[in-house]
Amino acid sequence: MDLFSKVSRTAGKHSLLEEEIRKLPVPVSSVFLGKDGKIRPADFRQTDMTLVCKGHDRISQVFPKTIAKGGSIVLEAVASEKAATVSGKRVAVLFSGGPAAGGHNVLAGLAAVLGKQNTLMGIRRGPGGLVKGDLFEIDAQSVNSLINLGGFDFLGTDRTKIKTAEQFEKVKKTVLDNKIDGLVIVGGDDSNTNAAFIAEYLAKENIDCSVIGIPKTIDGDMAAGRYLPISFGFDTATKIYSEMVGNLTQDAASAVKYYHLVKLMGRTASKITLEVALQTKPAITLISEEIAEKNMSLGQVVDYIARIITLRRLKGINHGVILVPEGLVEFIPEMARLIAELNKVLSEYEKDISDLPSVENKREFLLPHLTAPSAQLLASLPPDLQEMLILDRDDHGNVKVSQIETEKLLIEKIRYRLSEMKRHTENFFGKGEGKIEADPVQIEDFKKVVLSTQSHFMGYEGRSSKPTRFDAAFTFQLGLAAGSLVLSAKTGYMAAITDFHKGGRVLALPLTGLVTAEMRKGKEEFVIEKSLVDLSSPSFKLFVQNRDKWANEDCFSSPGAIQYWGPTSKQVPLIVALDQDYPDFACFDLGEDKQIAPQ
Ligand code: FBP
Repeated sequence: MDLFSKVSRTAGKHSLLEEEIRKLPVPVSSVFLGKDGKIRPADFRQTDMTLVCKGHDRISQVFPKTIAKGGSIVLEAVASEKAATVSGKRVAVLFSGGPAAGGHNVLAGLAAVLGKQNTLMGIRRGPGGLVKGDLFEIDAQSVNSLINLGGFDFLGTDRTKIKTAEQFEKVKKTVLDNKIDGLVIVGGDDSNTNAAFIAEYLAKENIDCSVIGIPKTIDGDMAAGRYLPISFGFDTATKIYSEMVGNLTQDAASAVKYYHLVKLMGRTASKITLEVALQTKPAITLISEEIAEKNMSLGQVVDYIARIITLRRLKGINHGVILVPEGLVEFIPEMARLIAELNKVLSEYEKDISDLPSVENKREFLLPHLTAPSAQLLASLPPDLQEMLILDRDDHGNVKVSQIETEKLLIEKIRYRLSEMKRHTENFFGKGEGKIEADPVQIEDFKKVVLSTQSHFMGYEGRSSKPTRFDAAFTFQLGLAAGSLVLSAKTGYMAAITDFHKGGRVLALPLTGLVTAEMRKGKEEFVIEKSLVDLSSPSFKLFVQNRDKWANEDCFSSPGAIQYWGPTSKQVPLIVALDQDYPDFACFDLGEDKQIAPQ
């Protein structure tokens, strides 16, 4: 075959790498293996671990049926021959929210554990498809052709929040019409909240249908400490971003003329940013949770960055990389107050505001309803940011932070701050608190240097990549676990894996143990609590111990591309290894001897 034909044949997910990756065997935990070495559903037994949420009494009133069934006890998978005898079950699966690498391996895990004696159904385009009843039967062959490949395109996804009585009625209709015995919801905190409510609703309606959640999100905030150190997709996304940021640190030090300001995805938690910082050691990294804790204003954040840029400039370093988490604006307390006030007014006057024709009209209506500092802050923001804060909310009431150009807002403000420093050197240089010590020659040099910046947003490119070996194995086990839970008629649980360094322990977490009360669109709602960067965690402490050094001199490291073969290919994320107290750079290794290709 000539090269022309060979290149043409790589269309449709058949690149040379995709062909090789598809062949990689997926490891299987021993709890899912029968004596014959074939995949078997596991059984789940009670452990002595419990997961009790804050405000348990109130949550019990919201989820009485689910809590009565399983309580707060965490279950653990054990090998069993019993569950393998279950047949004739119909299990439907959907993807919800943003894509994350490994989704197709969840499907492959489900298909493998359900076997030919049960049926796997796919729900098209997320919870919206569940409400509409848009289902199809998945054949094992099509799932196997997607194994180890990225994206959510096989099923599609959306962000529909199932909240109205009418939507719940429709879910019930879909379940009954399609004779569904189990519903597997692959999603983040909002989607697993959906799962918790659907489980409760179906139980109340006396419908025998298991509802099981699977923890997905690149953001890493669908996590539960030692029970579930991380969600799937985080490892792949952070490895992609770390490669790109590592390259930018190298570019900065080579071309010696740019500050690359990189906004990294993670709509709330800064876990992605922290992991990438630990992997690449850039000059400046902002962690939203710390900024909130220190109650820093936008001006103080800008001062912090401008100060490091200046100190580096005094040493002759006029380049570097700055990492900014996507969710930053919502963590700057004055911005958070503004957003909370806006949410309240927007929900109180929803009808009046939606009738107003332009953003300007809406802003004029809103301003008198805000406190003076919030009104002032809103008016001081660039018009496109004002518009996003006023108009754009997703179905769950969240501000669409990925569309806020924080990186550009910061660059504009840093530039202004540095120009002020040049104009009023006496206020910024000299002796005294907060001032920078520099001699007159250095100050003159500082005045001559111009800040050149490049802004980047790394987000979407990390969500749909081919999964790392870690995520490929993680998601396959999650699929096996979810399928096993359905076959053993459990409902209201989330499949989870912990202890990656010991080959993984497969758990089922009661969804109600993760729920908490939160303010959304100005109203109290019950939702699964996001897991944010813990400022007392070893990973954050390590970052704090080192950041001054990374600011003072170029110390960057460049971890390079994702490895699919070789000793580093199965490495777990650094923040997981550090925070779970693993003794070393751990790997999620299930043992070569247990590796078998999915059936
Ligand atoms: P999920 O929590 O649904 O996995 O989504 C995460 C995320 O990638 C965020 O990091 C980002 O803010 C958001 O999705 C962007 O969503 P959209 O696809 O609506 O632009």
